Amino acid sequence: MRFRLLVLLFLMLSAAALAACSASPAAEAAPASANISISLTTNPSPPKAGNVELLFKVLNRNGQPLSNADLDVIADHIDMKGMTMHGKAVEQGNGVYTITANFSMSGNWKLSVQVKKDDLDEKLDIPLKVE
Ligand SMILES: [Cu+2]
Repeated sequence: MRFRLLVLLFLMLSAAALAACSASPAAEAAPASANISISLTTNPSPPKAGNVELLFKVLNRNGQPLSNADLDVIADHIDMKGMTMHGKAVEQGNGVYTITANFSMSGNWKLSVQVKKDDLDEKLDIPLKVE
């Protein structure tokens, strides 16, 4: 009986994992505020420890690509204290900004993205799980 329960649990877990993998491979997360939204994609996807290219697609409140913004990115390994990285993402056009980060450890990271342009000053947090 206990074995059957374990098997059932395993089946449920693997089903959940499959569902997680098949759900939209592109966007890792898409937080939004009243003024902007950011969708993150990574290369590789899913992100693995080592160099990961982060691609932030930034849209304004009308859903249009936000150009000429300043994107400041802080990556914080939230499983630990005091392990952070910091840098500026470079504009690629069409609202896309990229930066390559070296994730020296797998685990739970938090990306804090500060977007500045003219009067706009927004900070959004994006969770990132590195395998
Ligand atoms: Cu760490």
